[in-house]
This record gives sequence, structure tokens and C-alpha cells, in this order.
Amino acid sequence: MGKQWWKDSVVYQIYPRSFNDSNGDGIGDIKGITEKLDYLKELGIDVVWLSPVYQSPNDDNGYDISNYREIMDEFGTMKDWEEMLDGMHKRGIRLVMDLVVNHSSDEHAWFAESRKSKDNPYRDYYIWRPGVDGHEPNNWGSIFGGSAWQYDETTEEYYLHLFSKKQPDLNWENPTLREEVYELMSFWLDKGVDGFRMDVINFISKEPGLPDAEVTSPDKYQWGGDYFVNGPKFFEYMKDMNERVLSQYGAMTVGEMPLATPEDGVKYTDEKDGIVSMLFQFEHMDVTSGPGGKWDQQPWKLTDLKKIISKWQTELHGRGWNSLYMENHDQPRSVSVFGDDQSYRVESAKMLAAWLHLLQGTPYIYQGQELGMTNVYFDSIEEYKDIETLNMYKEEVEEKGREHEEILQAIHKKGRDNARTPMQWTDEQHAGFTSGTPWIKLNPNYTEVNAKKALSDENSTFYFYKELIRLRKEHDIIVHGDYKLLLEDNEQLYVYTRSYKDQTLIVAANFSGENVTHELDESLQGGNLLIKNYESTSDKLEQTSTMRPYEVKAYLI
Ligand code: TEU
Ligand code: CA
Repeated sequence: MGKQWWKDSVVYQIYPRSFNDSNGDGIGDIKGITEKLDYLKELGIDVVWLSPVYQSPNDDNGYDISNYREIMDEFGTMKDWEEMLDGMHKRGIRLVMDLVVNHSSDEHAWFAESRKSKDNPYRDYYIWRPGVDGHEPNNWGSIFGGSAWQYDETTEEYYLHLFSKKQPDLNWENPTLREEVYELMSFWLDKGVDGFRMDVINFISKEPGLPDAEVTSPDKYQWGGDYFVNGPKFFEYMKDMNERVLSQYGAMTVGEMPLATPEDGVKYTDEKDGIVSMLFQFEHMDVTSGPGGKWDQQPWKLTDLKKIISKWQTELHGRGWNSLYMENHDQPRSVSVFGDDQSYRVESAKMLAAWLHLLQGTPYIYQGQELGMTNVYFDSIEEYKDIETLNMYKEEVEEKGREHEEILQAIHKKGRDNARTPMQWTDEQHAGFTSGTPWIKLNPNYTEVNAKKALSDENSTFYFYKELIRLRKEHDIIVHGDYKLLLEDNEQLYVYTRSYKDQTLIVAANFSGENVTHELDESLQGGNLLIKNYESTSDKLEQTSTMRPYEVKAYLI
């Protein structure tokens, strides 16, 4: 297999808990994935990114790992996992596992030892500090609410947890801990995995001294990111990891990196001197966030999205490599945010697909995105399961006294459970996800939106994605062409070109529910239609044309 195979690959993300339940306990599992490999083969994807399947008490659905070398009981056995991997490789599908090593579970054996005494050999696997005047060691807030420090009675010290208190941060300053991580990575690579998606990997290096964060909000605890995002030794740690482990395997790596800028992107994904194959940046996901952050969702502007995407496309061209995503297990459904999940669900799902997949980079499809699955609107907080959502609700409603309705609306827009409702396979009971009681309620629209229906309709979003994946294999320009933005100031149409050798690919996407007429440069005419989402679309590109609601079309000239 050639070098840098991930550049012409399409990745499909599986969130195992919600994908397919094989034994009726209401929880998706590994055998359930194996049952659906032909479905993935039919779609044509090249790589699966599997969210964590390791042993975990599931405080954060597997992102809190208690044993890195065992499979979670609810998901099956190591034998099931090996059969799944085998089934993937037989179909030419590669597997990328989730590597969650900024933190572990507090139920990991390392932590059980670490908390026992100050001189335990595992003490320095985690970040312990004494309190200051009876308070936490600093003012950092946890991303899941409250302080980032938890007091532990046994040794009368605090440990750092940037996420939940059941997710203590690992201490990367400790070389023995780094060795442990390398070993567990080798363990999985030796079993045949093809790479890693690295959870919040740019948080692993903390500023020595762990200084207080600047006070920027009226809350008790503050965002300490200045002291751990792309921290002082991050690059060095990653270089070492590459040299010692990854370089021996030709593995694909994708670093999840909140707050990464295009400049970081160039540095981190540089072909010769970089540290990851590509990274997940968040700028375009934050385009809907107001001054109050992720729960303060605001109307967004297409020109802002254009600025962000164009910056990443241009900066990384020929220097690094982009990942292309609009959904994952932490984000709302893209058709509900950037399209219209009511009147133009299918049209806008296809528009977003073509617009994204024809950019430069490796595209990611999150389970159900290929069906145009939508956000879910539960009306009671009891229906929600996500720790981040539940903590936030408690803090805002129970502690600060804000209105239930207001907070629920924010959850409808941005809650992570939007992406975590079960995959919709059929129009039968529980959408064919389980024969038992699903761990989280389904989106009631499964009678309309499901894989069975999509597979029997040649105009479905499923086959549209399949076609996009096929086109990528046929046209080098999709992988290699450079990017240019047209109609920069237009708030409804996103039009760009890609150029490679003597070819030009032009992609025009209407992000609005209205007819919009536009005019193109004379040089951009004729060519051949590559893909469209409306039946009657001219075979040749015309200088003046009217784009219908959420229409997308691409021509090769
Ligand atoms: O997410 C890290 C992250 O910074 C956010 O996307 C986070 O999910 C949250 O929405 C911030 O508001 C990764 C995983 O993808 C996520 O599922 C985990 O909960 C988190 O790390 C901790 O492991
Ligand atoms: Ca199950």
C-alpha cells in the first residue's frame, strides 16, 4: 500500500454505542458493526474511524478509558474486534482507532494506584497539586463545568481534570507515562490498526506552574486554555511519538485540535516536519457560536464560513493536508445547522455533501450523515444522556436559575446527543437499531429517514455520497487541485474552483432557500456536468444561471 494513502481516502466515523445492536441489549456493539460492513462497502468509503471501544465506565461514553488493552464488555470481546478488523481489511477498508491519552478514566489501574499515596510509583502519571489557602490549585474551569480540579481525601491533594472529574489528565511530563502510551499504541498497531484519531491531543502539554487563567467571565472558574492548548512541549512530545512509534507503521493520524489556526495546521501537518497526517480544526464549527460560546448559538453568515474555509484551503495547499468535516459525535447534524432539515432536507444534505467533498482534503462522513439524519428535539431533559449537556443544564437551570425552555433550546441546537441518537436502518421498530430498548431515544423521523429507504431510491443522499466517493477515485483534480474562491461577498452562494494541470473544476452551492441568480467570468463556461442535486440541470456551465434552493452543481472544464 502506497504512502499517504489517506489523501485520496474517504473516512466514515462510527460511534459504536449508536450504530447497530446485535444482541438486543439496546447498546450498539462490535458484532453490530461487522453485520454492517457490506453497507459501508456499498457506500464505498476507504477508512473507518471508530470512536472508543476500550473498557470504560462510560462517564463520557468511552472517552474515559479504564483499560486501553481490553474491549468494553458492552461492546463485545477482543475476538469480536479481531473479526471486525478482518472483515474490514477483507473489504479493503482500513481502521483508525480513537486514541484518548490526554486523560484516562479515574477507574484506570494507574489512577487507582496514583491516588493511594504521594510516593506511589504511579503518582506522577497524573497531575496532583496541593490546595492554595483551602482552594483549588488554580482557577481553571473544566470543559464539562465546574472546577478543573478535584480534591482527593486520601492524600489531601487535588488532581487536574480538563473534562469530567472521572477523566483525570495524564501527566505527559513524566517519561514513564509517555512510554506507556507508546506501548499501548504499538499494541494496537501490531494488531493491524491503520492509524489513530487523537482525542484533544493538543491539550497534552501544560504550562509548568499551571498559572491562573485571565479572568474573562463572571463565572467562578475560567478558561485556562492559554496554558494548555498547543502547550510548550506539545510539538516535542509528538515528534518523539512519531519517531518512536508511528513512523514504523505508516499509520494515518488525525489530531483533534480545538483552537488550531491555519498556521498551526501548516506546522503540524507539514509533510516532512509535521506531527500528524491531518487535524480536526474547529473554526468552521464555531461560526454559529456567539460571545457566550458553544451554547450561545447565533445566526451565522456564509461570508464568515467562506473566510474560514478559504483560509484553511489556501494556507495548507501544497504544504500540509486538511481534514474536511461538518459532523461528528460532538456536533449537531449539519443539515439542521447549515441546511434546512424541513423543506429541503434532501437537497441541502446533498448540497453540503458536494460542497465539502470537492474541497481539498480528506472528507469525513459521520454515521447517518449519508442519510441526511437531522437534529433531535427532545422536550424533557430526562431524554438526554450526554454528560456535557446534563452538567450544563444543571449549572444553568438548577444553580443559576435560568429558564428550562431557554436552555433546552440551546441543547436542541448544539447538544451532542443530536449526533448520538441511534442510526436509522429501517422504518420498523427502533429503526432496526435494536430489538430491545435503545439506550437513548430515537429521532422519531426514522419512518421517513432510514437506510433501507435510501438504498431503494437511486436519488437518495446515500447514492449521492456514493457518487462523490467514486468521483474522487476518478478525478485527480479533486485530490490535488488548488482552491480559489469566487463571489466572495455573496451571502447565499458559495462558489469555488479547483485547478489542476489544464483542468478546472467549478463548484457552485446555494446555501439559501431562495432562487439566486449569478454571473460568472467568461472563461468559466461549457465543460461537463460532474454532479448535481436537481433533476433538470444544464449539461454545460452557463455564464448566467439561477441556482434553486440549496442547489449544488459542479462542472469540469
Ligand atoms: O472532544 C473535545 C472537545 O473539545 C469538544 O469537542 C467537546 O466534545 C465538547 O463538545 C466541548 O464543548 C473530545 C471528544 O471528541 C469528546 O467526545 C470527549 O467528550 C472529549 O474529547 C473528552 O475526551
Ligand atoms: Ca448490544
